[in-house]
Amino acid sequence: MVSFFFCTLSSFIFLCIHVCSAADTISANFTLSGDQTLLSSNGTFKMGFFQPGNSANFYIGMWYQELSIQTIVWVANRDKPVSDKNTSVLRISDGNLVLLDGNNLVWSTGLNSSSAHDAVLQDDGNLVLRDDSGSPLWQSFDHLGDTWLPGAKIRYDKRTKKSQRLTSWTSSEDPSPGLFSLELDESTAYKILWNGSTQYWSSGPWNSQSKIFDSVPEMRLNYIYNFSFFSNETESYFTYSLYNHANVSRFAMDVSGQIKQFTWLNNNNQWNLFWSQPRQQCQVYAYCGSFGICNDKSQPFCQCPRGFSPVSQKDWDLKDYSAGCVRNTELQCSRGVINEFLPLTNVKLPDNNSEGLLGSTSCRSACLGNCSCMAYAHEETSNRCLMWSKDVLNLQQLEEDNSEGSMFYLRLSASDMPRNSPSGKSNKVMIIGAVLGSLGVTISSSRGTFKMGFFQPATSSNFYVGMWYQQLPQQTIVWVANRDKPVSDKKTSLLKISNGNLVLLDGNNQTPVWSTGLNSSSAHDAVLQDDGNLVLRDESGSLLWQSFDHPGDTWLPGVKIRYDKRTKKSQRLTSWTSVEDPSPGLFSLELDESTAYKILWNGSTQYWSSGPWNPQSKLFDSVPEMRLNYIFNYSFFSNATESYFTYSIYNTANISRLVMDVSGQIRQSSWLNNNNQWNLFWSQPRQQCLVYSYCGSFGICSSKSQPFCQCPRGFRPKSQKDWDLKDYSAGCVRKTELQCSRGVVNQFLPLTNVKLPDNLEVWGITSFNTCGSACLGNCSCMAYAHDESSNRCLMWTKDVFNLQQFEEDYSEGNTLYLRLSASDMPSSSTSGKSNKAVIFGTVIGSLGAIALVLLAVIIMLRYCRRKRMRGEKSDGTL
Ligand SMILES: *[C@@H]1O[C@H](CO)[C@@H](O)[C@H](O)[C@H]1NC(C)=O
Ligand SMILES: *[C@@H]1O[C@H](CO)[C@@H](O)[C@H](O)[C@H]1NC(C)=O
Ligand SMILES: *[C@@H]1O[C@H](CO)[C@@H](O)[C@H](O)[C@H]1NC(C)=O
Ligand SMILES: *[C@@H]1O[C@H](CO)[C@@H](O)[C@H](O)[C@H]1NC(C)=O
Ligand SMILES: *[C@@H]1O[C@H](CO)[C@@H](O)[C@H](O)[C@H]1NC(C)=O
Ligand SMILES: *[C@@H]1O[C@H](CO)[C@@H](O)[C@H](O)[C@H]1NC(C)=O
Ligand SMILES: *[C@@H]1O[C@H](CO)[C@@H](O)[C@H](O)[C@H]1NC(C)=O
Ligand SMILES: *[C@@H]1O[C@H](CO)[C@@H](O)[C@H](O)[C@H]1NC(C)=O
Ligand SMILES: *[C@@H]1O[C@H](CO)[C@@H](O)[C@H](O)[C@H]1NC(C)=O
Ligand SMILES: CC(=O)N[C@H]1CO[C@H](CO)[C@@H](O)[C@@H]1O
Repeated sequence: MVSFFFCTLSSFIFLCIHVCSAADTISANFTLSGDQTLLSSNGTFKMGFFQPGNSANFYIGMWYQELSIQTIVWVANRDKPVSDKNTSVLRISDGNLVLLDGNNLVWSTGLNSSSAHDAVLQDDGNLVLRDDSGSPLWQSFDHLGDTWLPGAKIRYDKRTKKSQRLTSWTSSEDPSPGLFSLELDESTAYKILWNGSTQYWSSGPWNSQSKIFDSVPEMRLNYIYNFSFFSNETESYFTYSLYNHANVSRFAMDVSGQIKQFTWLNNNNQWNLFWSQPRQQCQVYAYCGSFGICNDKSQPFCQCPRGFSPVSQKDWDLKDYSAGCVRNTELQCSRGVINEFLPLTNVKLPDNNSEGLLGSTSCRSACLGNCSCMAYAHEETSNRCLMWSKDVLNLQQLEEDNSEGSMFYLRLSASDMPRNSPSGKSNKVMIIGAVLGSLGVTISSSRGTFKMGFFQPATSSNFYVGMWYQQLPQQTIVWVANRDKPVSDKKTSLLKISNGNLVLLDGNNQTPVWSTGLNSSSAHDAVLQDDGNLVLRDESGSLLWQSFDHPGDTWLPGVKIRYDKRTKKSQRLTSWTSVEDPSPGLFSLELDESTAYKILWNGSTQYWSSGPWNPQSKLFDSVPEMRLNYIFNYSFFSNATESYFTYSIYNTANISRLVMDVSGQIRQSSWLNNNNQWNLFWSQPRQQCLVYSYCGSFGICSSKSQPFCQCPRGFRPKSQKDWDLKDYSAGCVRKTELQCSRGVVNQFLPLTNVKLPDNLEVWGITSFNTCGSACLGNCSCMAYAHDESSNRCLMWTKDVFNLQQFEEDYSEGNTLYLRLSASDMPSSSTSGKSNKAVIFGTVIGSLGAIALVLLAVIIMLRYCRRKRMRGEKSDGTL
């Protein structure tokens, strides 16, 4: 007991030294360099050097001290990074706050004849430069970056007609001012601009009666912010505060070109996106840059059309698409050089820059005859000819069922145009003896539609035998032979006919890894057909085995998904485990007795169903959107022994597939040849968080956050590697194992506004408090919730699946109380304000002990405060 107190006491002393030593002021006596940081007096904000993402550059930035995700709210040297934080220093010099790299001035507050004495980091996130009387000379709130914190003002100066601006970062790794900015205009509206001038969103003017902006009616729902607008003869500004100071919240002009409002969910350990505008990514002006095609349904949102590539692949990988796409072959416009037009179908036309009345053939010749014409479109109703001669901005791919789209003709050098159907070698390519392997050989189907060979998924080092579309620029695997048994070296592995089967042999000792597995079979060859079916045949050419009977995650046209009425078993599509691992994952699609398709988790738990097939209307009851389908011809077959569903494509030139995706959604996409991308046509379930156990046990799913899954406070991903690959199925594990013996303190962490998890047990009808004690008294109780209307006590004793975070303006949420080891609970300084954390501290034996600990805390905190008020610093003094 004595040693327990000693430890508690000394850990508080340690805490105190830690907190007391942190300075909040840069002065003649304290500069910032290397790993030193500045901490605001109550510990909300921290300043120091940071590196964004994987960047090698250092910046002076400000972030929330307490949040587990470093969230930068302000950067001093936005466009002038330093390369070494140890040789750089932020200090007061010549009356300004300056950042020096060696002797080079990198950044300065830039005041003339200033006599600044110190700079203090305030608890609201404002860095204030003061003279020796303490009067402010300069403040970071007047020099906003991408983030608008509560208390900061965005001003419009009526004399100069200029507004302050929030400006996005260039990319997640580069805080220099990007292309998107938000400012206030004369009419009291906020507007978002591209490149400082082109407006693509406006809040509409401020309505002083209703206290909302005209085009932002959802502000009415806002119950945590107190917005206010100020205007006099010389200026107007808009500011906001939080009704509840315990909440952490910010607005940011995001690199996506959207203004986003976030609040931090303390216990759920994540930023919750509360609101964003413009709603759709493709509404952001020039988001995909010149010649880029934006598609709200594809990932990434931007693609380059055929014959074009990203200007900078590096920026593109960092999701900075602003530089757009360039031609693979420069256009030549001299005599004898052939230019052609590539038609892009169903697109929203880019901003045009010239037009005239011309027939469609003359429109084409007019563009061809004008060397600066890059593209044209012909508007049939008005017979207008639209031409583009410079950048082609805001080209947008519409979904197939959207009828607003137009045809757009892009000028291309003839050498970049798609070739007519691949020269048809009509000889069938067969696997007879050893064909695949050895030299990394691949085989192609007769008309060149599909290809088979060894491949490596994403960055995996494993090899698999797979099948993909030969002609698509992005390798899209439709079938894998050895799904769960990769080989490590394609050079020594062989796919061959052996002992009457098709087998894959690995390595020097030729171990069989995979086989078609037929008994007493006399297979003679295997042929890859143009429909993507790999067929094993005997000498007479009769079918012995086909890959269409063993689908993986992809349902190609022509494949039948069968239900065998005698065995009551269905064939299944099964998702990959992750993008790097084709082994069967947790999600599968199958047909059931009632003629409905259903999606299952872990082979048994159903979370989506198509509803039964309706033979009259030829659609599934719960999939009315099938009516819109004009490219697939679905058909259903049923007799006494089996039923199946299959489909074909009306226009065989189209490439299309259905996939049981790693996301747990069934997705139907078709390839847009000229636009060079897969277009998602349809998916179910619509919302990611409706996928059963998508975030695994204890994972929290939020449809609006990226990534969709987070672990609650006190938990971490079971496998960070899988998590990074977007395989969340293993869920989260406790940082500290729960102990349930005498004298060990367990507490409950409230998670607010969540959808309660499945697999609950009803413990009884009790009051809220009894429910909590009941859970605490049961060592296997992991969490509880109390239903006020029915007074029911709900408990979870095993896995906690399907925990879902709702958005703040959604009122159906509940509070779940998650059992945690006391050591993983938020420290009382961060959560002990007014939030109603329910803490059952009764397990500690004696009340006296609690009182003593409290006393120690009070003494230490007083000591801390006095020490801070006297301005003592135990280190960091230079
Ligand atoms: C800073 O240093 C000066 C001279 O070195 C000293 O007079 C002053 O008291 C110091 N201020 C603080 C707050 O320590
Ligand atoms: C800066 O100093 C720290 C500790 O002194 C050291 O760990 C780090 O490697 C140094 N960084 C550079 C870039 O030299
Ligand atoms: C400081 O003085 C320079 C030259 O005298 C002038 O260009 C600059 O605008 C001044 N800066 C401020 C912040 O007043
Ligand atoms: C710190 O100060 C800020 C601004 O005064 C306040 O909003 C916040 O609640 C305080 N935080 C803590 C942990 O006391
Ligand atoms: C932004 O505008 C400036 C001129 O104000 C121009 O030089 C620059 O090229 C524009 N940037 C883009 C990406 O168009
Ligand atoms: C809202 O903000 C205004 C202006 O800052 C202030 O006068 C008012 O008291 C605030 N209202 C509440 C409820 O905090
Ligand atoms: C307008 O208000 C600002 C404070 O926000 C003040 O500095 C300025 O003097 C005011 N102008 C007039 C004309 O009252
Ligand atoms: C049902 O149809 C399948 C072909 O899809 C056929 O092989 C089977 O013999 C049929 N069963 C009966 C009872 O007709
Ligand atoms: C704001 O704080 C209150 C009290 O701590 C809490 O109940 C509420 O959930 C918080 N809201 C957000 C969005 O964090
Ligand atoms: C700048 C310009 O000419 N814009 C025109 C583009 O085309 C639309 C109609 O498609 C016209 O309304 C714009 O004036």
